[in-house]
Amino acid sequence: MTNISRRQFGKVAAATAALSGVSLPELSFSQSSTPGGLAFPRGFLWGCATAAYQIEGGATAGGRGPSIWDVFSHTPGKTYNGDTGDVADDSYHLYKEDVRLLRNLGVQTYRMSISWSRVFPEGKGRINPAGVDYYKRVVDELLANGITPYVTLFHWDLPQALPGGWQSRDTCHAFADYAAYITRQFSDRVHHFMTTNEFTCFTDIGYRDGRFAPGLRLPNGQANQVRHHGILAHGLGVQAIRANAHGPVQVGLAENASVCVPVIETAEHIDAARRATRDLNAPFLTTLMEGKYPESYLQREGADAPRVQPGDMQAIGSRLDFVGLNIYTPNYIRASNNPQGYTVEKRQASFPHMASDWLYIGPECIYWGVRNVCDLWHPPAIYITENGCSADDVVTPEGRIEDTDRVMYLRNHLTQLHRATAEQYPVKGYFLWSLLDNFEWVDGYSKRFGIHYVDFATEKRTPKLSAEWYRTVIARNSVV
Ligand code: GBH
Repeated sequence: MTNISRRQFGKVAAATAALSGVSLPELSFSQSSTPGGLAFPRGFLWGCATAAYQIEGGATAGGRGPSIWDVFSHTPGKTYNGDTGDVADDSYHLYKEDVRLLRNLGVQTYRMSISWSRVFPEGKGRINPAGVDYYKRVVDELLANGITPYVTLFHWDLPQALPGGWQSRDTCHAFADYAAYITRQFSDRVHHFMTTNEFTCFTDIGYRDGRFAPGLRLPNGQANQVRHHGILAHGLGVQAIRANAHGPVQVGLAENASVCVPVIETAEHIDAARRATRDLNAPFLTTLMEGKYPESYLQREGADAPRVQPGDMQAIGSRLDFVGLNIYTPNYIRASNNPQGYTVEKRQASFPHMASDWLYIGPECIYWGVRNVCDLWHPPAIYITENGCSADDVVTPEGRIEDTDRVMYLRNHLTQLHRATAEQYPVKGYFLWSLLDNFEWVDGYSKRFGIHYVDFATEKRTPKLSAEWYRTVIARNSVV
């Protein structure tokens, strides 16, 4: 952009902000602050991500059926403070305001999810037209504002009514039917679909560890079968989307692959980190990308290995148009002479983390996450479908949220993502988690991931410093 058009951009942005009633300072670019060397490729897509159960509320509005997260969060002792997604950010009613926030940021794209039980209250069979209408209104509002929707079909909110949940193979077929229906209804206006979000969270953590919905602690063999149903649902979903699309669509998923960072960037540790990536992601991403369970995984699990039916692996190995990576935190990998060829380094007690205990800060994980996946499997495109952090945000007496810690986290991750694009890895876009503070699953409303602050008593949204920062990154297409 020339300086003149930059100035004009500032005026347009300010006018947009004034229209929407949200006040962000006018963007101004002086010559002394011209973007430096961290520009992203032309056409790089900047976005924000959210998920239905975390933002919508309206849990029983418009004929929505319950999901396993409604039941789980209403079970005493399961979430922080007994918090639920009943109201959340009330985006069910306030979605137009959320689209205005996106527009003020200048994002080109928005990753949202559909609540399966809003569309099929019992998970299959009867359709709820009010639910379909709601998502058509959201999508149309995005499109009217020049924002491209990227739609996740399943972000953990499984319809409660499906017998056996992910323990049952029938759920995979119900998911494929749901995917087919959504594709028929939406592929005239939505062209990018993600099947599932983060296999390990809705299988292992929900069915083996018992910490997420539905809160089961199944023995290993049964837990492996749940994993298999998760990836099978994804595969059948990919096939259903392609078979039912009205026109060209791009199909992928959003996966929180374990990210392996070489302790030292020398050939031996780099090789070990690549091996570890394949091994630590064996039951999920590795199997999807290779179309079969790695031999080492099957051997390790022995009699507990998943039972596979004819056709399963073909569906699971369906070609993907893109791989979406949700990237938050690193594992540090060291080359070793042990049988697997690597060790995961233990973290010292002093290792820094953000407001969530698990969110260790290692910005180079975003570079290595992309690089390992590309070097192993060469997907045609990568998106960062989530990256962001919790922070203990405080509202100052002047009403500001000065989240410099979040800006630090994001700026460092984008600098590392820039390294990946500079090395020609095919990263096409970045979705910041999250647009808004929201229902952070078992942490309830105690952990804030938004770049907009939400006062949960009034539902008022206030841009944080990080929103102002992100808007500048987007305007310049460069880390600043
Ligand atoms: C993503 O998960 C989710 O897709 C998104 O919905 C979520 O809001 C966001 O990140 C922020 O958390 O309780 O100690 O077992 C990120 C990966 C995996 C991180 C599960 C938290 C549970 C830690 N998550 N993990 S613990």
